[in-house]
Amino acid sequence: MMDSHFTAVRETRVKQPLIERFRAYLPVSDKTPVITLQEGDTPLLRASNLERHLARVAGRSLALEVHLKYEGTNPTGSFKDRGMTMAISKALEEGTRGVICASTGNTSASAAAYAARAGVPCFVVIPDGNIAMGKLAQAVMAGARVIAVRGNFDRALELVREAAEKRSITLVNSVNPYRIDGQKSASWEIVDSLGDAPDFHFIPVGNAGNITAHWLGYRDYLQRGKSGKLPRMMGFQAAGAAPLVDGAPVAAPKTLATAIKIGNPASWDGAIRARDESKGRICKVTDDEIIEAYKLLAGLEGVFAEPASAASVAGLLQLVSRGEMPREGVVVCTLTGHGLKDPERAIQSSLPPRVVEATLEALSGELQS
Ligand code: AN7
Repeated sequence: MMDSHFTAVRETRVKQPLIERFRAYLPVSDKTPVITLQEGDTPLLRASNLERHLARVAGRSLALEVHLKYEGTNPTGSFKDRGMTMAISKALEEGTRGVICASTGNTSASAAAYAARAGVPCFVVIPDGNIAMGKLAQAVMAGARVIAVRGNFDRALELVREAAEKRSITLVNSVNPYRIDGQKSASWEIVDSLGDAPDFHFIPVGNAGNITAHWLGYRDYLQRGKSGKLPRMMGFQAAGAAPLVDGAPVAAPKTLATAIKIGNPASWDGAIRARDESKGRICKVTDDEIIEAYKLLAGLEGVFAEPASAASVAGLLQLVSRGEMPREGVVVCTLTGHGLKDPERAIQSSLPPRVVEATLEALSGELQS
């Protein structure tokens, strides 16, 4: 009796690895060693306070239903874990000698963690001085060999593509197709939760792997009859790093959202296809708009996401304020990474704590709300 009781409890508590949950839709077999940190299955949160704020911005009543897909709860704090469980598992299956990536931070944190778990060496190449502290901390703690180059992300990606080939090590940037396969799972989870695809999917765009993967995922599900429609894909780049909007690579990208400070996205064609096939848009948001959305998310919904993540919500605010969104519909905004990745930006964007004498009198003086 006791035994069966505890077995039952244990079974209901175990969260399945992403690869097991979506095995039928992924290129894995019995021979694939599953390297997992229990990624995916992230919250899809109805954002009622944000909905009310959007109505105020629009200056009219709105019936938009807004949901936040909060990817910051993944094991290393970003959506990258969805693709990395696949990339590292397949690399191990193929007998890899080691893995390498270029990164604005989150890919390196994820690659380092999954490589550690797989017991394979990991090399990460980052743009010197341009990645958030939390992400660097994760990569070094997981024992990755971190190399900072005097150049931007785009140059780092060129270098690792060549180095991977020369040294026969596995490239785990999103040019690795298994990364895209794993990242499709976010759109599958959204359809599974809502019962159908949303009308609009807002998503930050950097190297453009994620918008590409989401679109392919939505199409997979439609084809399998798991959904009855497709969303419009709404991608948002930082204004100083918006090659897809400008129609040409940006040689010196600039934005405080370092995660998406990318001038020549590897999945350029995938992003354009997602936009055009879905009748969607790819637009720019300024750094000010990004910071406004970043603070609104934490202040209105209690959801702390890193600045680049807030580009999706900044985009929604922008289109609503310009009267470019319909009055009703289901909207999903992806929040790609956790706010704790970049604590410095959070502190810089807020008022410092008040320092007072350690007395009840001094404290009471501060408790007027
Ligand atoms: C929080 O880690 O490119 O358009 O090297 O970390 O799929 O590139 C990160 C990208 C959005 C953009 N939000 O996604 C890297 C890296 C966050 C990110 C993106 C990234 P893609």
